[in-house]
Amino acid sequence: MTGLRETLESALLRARRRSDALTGCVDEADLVAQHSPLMSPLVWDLAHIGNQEELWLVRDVGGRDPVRRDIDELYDAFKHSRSSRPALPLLGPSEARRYVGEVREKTWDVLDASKFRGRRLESNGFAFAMIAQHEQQHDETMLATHQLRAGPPVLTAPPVPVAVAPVTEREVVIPAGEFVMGTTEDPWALDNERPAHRVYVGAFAIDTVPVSNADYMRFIDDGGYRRQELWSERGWQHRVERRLESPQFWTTDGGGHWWRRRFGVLEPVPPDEPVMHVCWFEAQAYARWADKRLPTEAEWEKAARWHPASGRSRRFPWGDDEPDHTRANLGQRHLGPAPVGSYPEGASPSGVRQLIGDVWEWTSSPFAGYPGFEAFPYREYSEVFFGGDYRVLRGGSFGTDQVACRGTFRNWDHPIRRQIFAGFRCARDV
Ligand code: AVJ
Ligand code: FE
Repeated sequence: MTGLRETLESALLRARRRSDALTGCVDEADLVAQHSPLMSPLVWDLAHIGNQEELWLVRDVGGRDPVRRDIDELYDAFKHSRSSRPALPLLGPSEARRYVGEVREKTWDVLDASKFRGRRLESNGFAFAMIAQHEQQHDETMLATHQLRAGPPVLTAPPVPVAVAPVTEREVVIPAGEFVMGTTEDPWALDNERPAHRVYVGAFAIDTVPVSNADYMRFIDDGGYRRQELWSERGWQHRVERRLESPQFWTTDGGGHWWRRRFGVLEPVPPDEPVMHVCWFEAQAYARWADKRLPTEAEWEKAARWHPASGRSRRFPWGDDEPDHTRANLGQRHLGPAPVGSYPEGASPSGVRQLIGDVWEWTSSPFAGYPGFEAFPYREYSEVFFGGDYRVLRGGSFGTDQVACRGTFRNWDHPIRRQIFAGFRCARDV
């Protein structure tokens, strides 16, 4: 058994190795550049990671003196929009690296003091868990910045091992009934995943695998982007305004073949990969074209966690054990999602695959607090987003680390966003 201290330490170290890798593979000009108005310069994310660690962990929980109180305002995500961040007097690349290193030294110091602020690690452990998750979330954001940057490839990873097991059922039925949604016990769960509560879900069918590029090409070929009746009013307006005709990063060679650029590599769109870089409106139009709909968040979670034999909600589709390379494509081990039908060992008891990893999955649900929600540690993590124009995404992507991914984990974004590593699967009433 690894102790709590070792678990937290290795989660923090892994996150930092990833942040270093994502900011160490491009030159200084690239780090301070804005690759898209949707994203921060990479050097902002890096110093923001250190600043949150300093605010939440070193100062609040650890009770230590500030490393740099003067820069708090620059790295407050609510004070400056992403597009305005390059114009700020940010720390330069080497200053930012030195800063995050100094903060981390203090973090180790706080972790070493087995008692701080009069409390033991068991009760303060969440601060470390949350900081590791926060850094990994920004690492995934930085990975999306890499996808948006022009120029030759700088990231490498082994290709996804192709071990697809034939998918015999295209969808499975989850019977009507209550299940436990969310969690009260999971020590890693963030405030918006809490508390556990019983939810009645009517019977529904859900796709056993995510919608593939081949599926999506059939929607395109069938006039999906031209048929207004398939789109919501807002979705159609957005499609027209932004001239959407295919997923982001796709181009056509005029000969009817689709190509896509991924992390600097131009290649034919692989038909068997889950479709990615589609917004919620596109997912919704596809689902309507297929005579289906997007799953609600509760349906998605029931498909992923509910165990028919015991009625218990588990941490992952396969049970409570941690993810590994046989069960899910997580942690930027590869630079893309695995073909649909992969990871049969990660399937749920009813046979739903790839719920965890590969691509984030859009659900139909707006982001809101569960009954009994309590903001922790700050309203700014989740609560200020409740009731805004956000839809919930579930399951994590190939770029999500396992500390920030579980059956209860909730992500959210605006329904027009496409730069995130998001796809979807469909559901329908039965
Ligand atoms: C949960 C991914 C929507 O990146 O905006 C990072 C996570 N919160 N810093 C985001 C987050 C504060 C958040 N998402
Ligand atoms: Fe943040």
